[in-house]
Amino acid sequence: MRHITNHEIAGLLNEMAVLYDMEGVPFKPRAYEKVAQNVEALDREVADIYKEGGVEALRREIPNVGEGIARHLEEILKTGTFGELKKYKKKVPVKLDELMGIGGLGPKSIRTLYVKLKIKNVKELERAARANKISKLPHFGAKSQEKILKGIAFSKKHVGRFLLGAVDPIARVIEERLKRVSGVGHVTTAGSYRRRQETIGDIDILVSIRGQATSVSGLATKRIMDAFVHMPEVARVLAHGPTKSMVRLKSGIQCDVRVVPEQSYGAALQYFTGDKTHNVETRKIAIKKGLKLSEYGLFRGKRMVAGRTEEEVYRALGLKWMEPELRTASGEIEAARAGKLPKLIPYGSLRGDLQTQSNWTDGNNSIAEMARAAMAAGLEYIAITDHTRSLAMTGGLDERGLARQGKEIDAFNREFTDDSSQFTVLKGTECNILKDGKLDLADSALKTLDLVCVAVHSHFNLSEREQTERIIRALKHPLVNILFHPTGRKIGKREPYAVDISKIIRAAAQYGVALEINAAPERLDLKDLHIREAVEAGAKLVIDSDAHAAAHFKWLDFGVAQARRGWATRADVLNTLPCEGFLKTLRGLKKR
Ligand code: DGT
Ligand code: CA
Ligand code: CA
Ligand code: ZN
Repeated sequence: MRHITNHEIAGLLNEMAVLYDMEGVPFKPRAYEKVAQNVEALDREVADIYKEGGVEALRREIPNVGEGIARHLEEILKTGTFGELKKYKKKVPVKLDELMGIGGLGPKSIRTLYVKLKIKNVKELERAARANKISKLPHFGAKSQEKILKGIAFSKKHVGRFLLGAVDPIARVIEERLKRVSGVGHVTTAGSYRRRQETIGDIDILVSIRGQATSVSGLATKRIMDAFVHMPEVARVLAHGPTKSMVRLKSGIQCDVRVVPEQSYGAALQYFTGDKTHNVETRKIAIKKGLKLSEYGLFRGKRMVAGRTEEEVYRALGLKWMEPELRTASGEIEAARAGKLPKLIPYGSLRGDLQTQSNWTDGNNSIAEMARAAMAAGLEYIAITDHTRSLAMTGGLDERGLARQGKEIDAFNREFTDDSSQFTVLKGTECNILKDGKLDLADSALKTLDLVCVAVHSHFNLSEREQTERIIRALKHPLVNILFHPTGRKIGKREPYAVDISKIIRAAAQYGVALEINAAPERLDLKDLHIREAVEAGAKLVIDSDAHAAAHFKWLDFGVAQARRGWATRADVLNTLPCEGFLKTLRGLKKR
C-alpha cells in the first residue's frame, strides 16, 4: 500500500464533489466537501486510522463519514483512487483543476462546455471563446464569453505560481521528512515561502549536516539527496546531484534542496531568502565595507568574517537582523541600520475571529461546531457574520432571521458561562452594501448586534468613483464597525473591484471603521502596501479567517503573515485584544 496523505485524500473527495455537482446530484456534493474538510482538519493520518481499526475506525473517527464514504476511503488507501470517482470522470473527461481555476466557471458550466463543444482544457476554452462559439450556448451569452476570456488572461499572469496556503502543508511535510534523515542539522525552507508571500514560484529548502562544519561531502549528504528524490510527493526528478537536487512534486510545484556546510548556513539562508532586490542592497553594503557577500559567507579577501548565522551576517554589515517578511528593499534596510524596525505582530497572537459563516447561510457547520473548532484553535471569541437577504443564493438573513439566530447565540453563550472555559460568540453580520451605499438591514436590527460588518458582494462593475463613494457612504453609517473584503479580489481568479483604496483607508480612519485583512489564502484582500498605508494613516485593522467551515480557522496565520509584510504591529490589529477590550476599542473608534 503506497502512502497517501490526508491532503491528497481531501483533493479526491473535493473532485468527487465537483463531479456530482456537474451531474446535478443533490446533497452529495456538500457531503463530500464536508468530509474533505474534516479530513484536512484531522490531526492524524487517515492511513494510520485505517491501519488500526479498518473501516469501522474511519467511520468513528472522521466526522460525517458513513458506510459509503468509508468504503471509498478504504479504496483510496489501497489503490490511490476510487471507482465512483473514475466512473464520473469518464462521463466528463476534462481537466477539472485547470478549468475550475478560471474565474466565473463552475461545475455546471464546465459540463455544458464539454457536452456542447467538447471543451476539455483551458486551451480549447480559449480557442472556442475567440471563435465566438461560447456566446451562442444557452445560459452563456456574449457577456460570459467576455468574462471567460478575461479570466483566462488573468490566470495566465499567475501561471506557474501557487498560493502560499496550498504550498504550506506540502513544504511542512517535506521539511519533516528531511529532518528525520540521520545526520541532518538544520532544515529551513527559504525563498518566497519564508518571506510568506501570497504566492510561491518554487520551494527552496536548505539543509545543513550536523557536525560537518566546512564540507558537505559524505554519507549524510548522499542520504539526504536519496531520501529527497524518493519521497512519495515526488512526480519527477529533474536533477539528482551530490549537494543539490530538484524535483517536480505531484502537486505541480518544483522543489529544490541544497545541502550547505554549517559554517555557511546563515549566509546561504540570507541569500536564498532574498528577495532579489533586498540581496542587491545587502551586497552593495558589503562592497562599501570592502567585503564580499555570497551564499557561502561574508568575506574579507579569502577570510570569512561571518556566515554561520543570519544574525552575524547582518551584524557584520552594520544592520540588525530583520524578519524575512520585511525583506523587499522597501525601507527595511534603513530601518535596520537606524534600529527602527517595527515590532511585527507575532504569529498565533489573534484571540478572536470576526468573520465566520455558519450553516444559517452558506457555511458548513453549526454555530456550536464553529465555536468549538475556534476554541480548539486557541481563540477566545468569534463573531458569527452570516450574509444578508439581498444575497439570495447564500440564503442571506433578513431582520427576523437575524433575530432568531441571536436567540441561538444567546443560548449557546448561556450554556457556556457554566463551563470553566471562557469563550464568547458575538452577534455580527456581513451586511451587504447595496448599490447606493445603503445597508441591507434596518438600523433597528443592526442595533441588536455586538458588531456590524459590511461588504460589497454585488455590482462589482461600477466605476472607481461610484464604487469608492458607495463604500465610503457605508463607512459613514454610525453603526458600522468593520469593512470586510475591502478589495474583493481573488488571487489569480478575480481582479479587485475598481476602488480608490487610499480614499477608503482615510475614510476608515476618519469614521472609526476597522479594515479587514482577510486571511483566506486566495483572498488576502489587503495587499502589503495597503496595510502599510493603513498603519501609517492610523486606521485600525482586524484579521479574519472568513471561515465557512470548522477547518478554516487554521488560515488565520496567513492573515498575520500579510499584516507582518505590511509592517503592522500588535497594536494595529484589534483582534489581538481579549474580547471585552476588543469590543470597547472597536466602539470607542466610532466616538472619536
Ligand atoms: P519565487 O520562487 O518566484 O516565489 O520567488 P523566490 O524569491 O523564492 O525566488 P527564487 O526561487 O528564484 O530564488 C530564491 C532566492 O534566491 C531569491 O529570493 C533570492 C536568491 N536569488 C535567486 N536568484 C538571484 C539573483 O539573480 N540575484 C540575487 N542577488 N539573488 C538571487
Ligand atoms: Ca522560490
Ligand atoms: Ca528556486
Ligand atoms: Zn465573506
